[in-house]
Amino acid sequence: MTAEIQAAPHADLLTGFRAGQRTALARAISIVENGRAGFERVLHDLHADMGRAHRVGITGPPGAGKSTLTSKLALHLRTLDERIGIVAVDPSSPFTGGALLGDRIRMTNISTDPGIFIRSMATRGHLGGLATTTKEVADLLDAYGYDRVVLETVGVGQSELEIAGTADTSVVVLVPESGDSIQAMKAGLMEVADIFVINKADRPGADRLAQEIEVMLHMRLGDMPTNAGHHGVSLKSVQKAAREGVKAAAEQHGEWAIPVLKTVAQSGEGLEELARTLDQHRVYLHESGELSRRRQARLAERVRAVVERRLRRLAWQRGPGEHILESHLAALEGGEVSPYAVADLIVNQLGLGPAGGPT
Ligand SMILES: Nc1nc2c(ncn2[C@@H]2O[C@H](COP(=O)(O)OP(=O)(O)OP(=O)(O)O)[C@@H](O)[C@H]2O)c(=O)[nH]1
Ligand SMILES: [Mg+2]
Repeated sequence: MTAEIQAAPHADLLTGFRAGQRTALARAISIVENGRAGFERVLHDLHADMGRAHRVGITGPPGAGKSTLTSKLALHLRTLDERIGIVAVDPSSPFTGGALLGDRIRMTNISTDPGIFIRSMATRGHLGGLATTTKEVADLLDAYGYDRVVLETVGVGQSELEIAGTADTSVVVLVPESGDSIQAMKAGLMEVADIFVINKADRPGADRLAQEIEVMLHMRLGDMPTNAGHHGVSLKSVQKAAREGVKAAAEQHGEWAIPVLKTVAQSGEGLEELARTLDQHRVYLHESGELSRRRQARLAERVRAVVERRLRRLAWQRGPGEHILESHLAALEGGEVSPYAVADLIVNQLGLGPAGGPT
C-alpha cells in the first residue's frame, strides 16, 4: 500500500460510521471534502460497504427548482420509509453564498429527520477536482446505508455535467422559459438525461417545452414523425407521434424511453410520478445490464481521477514543483528557458523515471 492509503487508519471513526452514528458520517465527509490526512484510506476501507444505494443526479439551469424538487422528493420517499442522502453542489462561493443560505432555508424542514442527510458542497478549493470529491461524498452516503443518494448540481459547467452523468439515473430539470430547450441541447444536458422534468408546470409554456423536448428526443433517434412540418399540423400532434415513436424504438431495442415529466415542485405535484419513474429506471438498469456498465465506467473513471489527483498532489503540494516554477519565472519570461524545460525539471523530481519530456 502507498502512503496515501496507509496513513491514519481512523479506526474509531469507522466503528462509529458502521454503527450508524451521524457524527461519524459528518466527520468522514469533512475529512474527504478537505482532503485531510488519510482520507483515501477512509474511502478504501468503506469501499466494500458501497454500491447499494440508487444514485440519482439532478441537474439543470440555475433556479430551475432543483433543491425544491429534491426536498419534496425526499419527503415523499420518507413516506415510503426510504432513507435519503443528498449532496448539493453550491455554485457560489462559500463566503458570499446566498444560494447556500437559500438551500439551507428551503431544506430546513427536512434536515431534522434522521432518515435524511443533506450536505452542501462549496465549489471552490478542491485540488483533486470538485467532481471527484462530490462523488466521494456520495460514496460515503451510500456506504452509510442511504437507500437513495441524490446529487444536485447546476448544469452549467463540465464538472457538474460529469457529476450528473455518473449517477445511476440522471434527471434533467428544465423550466418553461424561452430558450431553455435550446440551452439544454447546447449544454450537453440532452446527452446525460435519463428522465426530463419540466418543473414550474404551473407557469405558462410548460406544455410547449415538454412537446419540444419530446420532439427533440425523437429527432435524436434519427427519425422525424412523417407529418412533422406539414402545414396545419400542431406541435401537439407531432409530440404525440414523437412520444409513440420514442417508445416504440426503445422497446424494439430493449432501451429506455426517456420520459418527459411535469412537476410543480413547490406544491409537490408530479413528485409521486417522478419517484415511480426513478424506480422504473432502476429496474431497467438492473434488467438490461446497464447498471453494471455504468458502474464499471464510474469505477474506471474514479481510478483515473485518483491517479491524476495523486500526481497533482505529488507535483504541486508534496514535491518541489511550486518552488522550481517560482525560481524559473524570470528566466521563463526572459525566454532563456521554455515551459517544457521547466516542466521537465519538475517531473524529473517526482522520482517516476523518464517521463517523455520535450521531443
Ligand atoms: N412557480 C414555481 N416556482 C417554483 C417551483 N419550484 C421551485 N420554485 C421556486 O423557484 C425558486 C428556485 O428554486 P430552487 O429549488 O432553489 O432552485 P434550484 O434549481 O435549486 O436553484 P439553484 O440551486 O440556485 O440553481 C424558488 O423561489 C422556488 O420556490 C414550481 O414548481 N413553481
Ligand atoms: Mg439548489
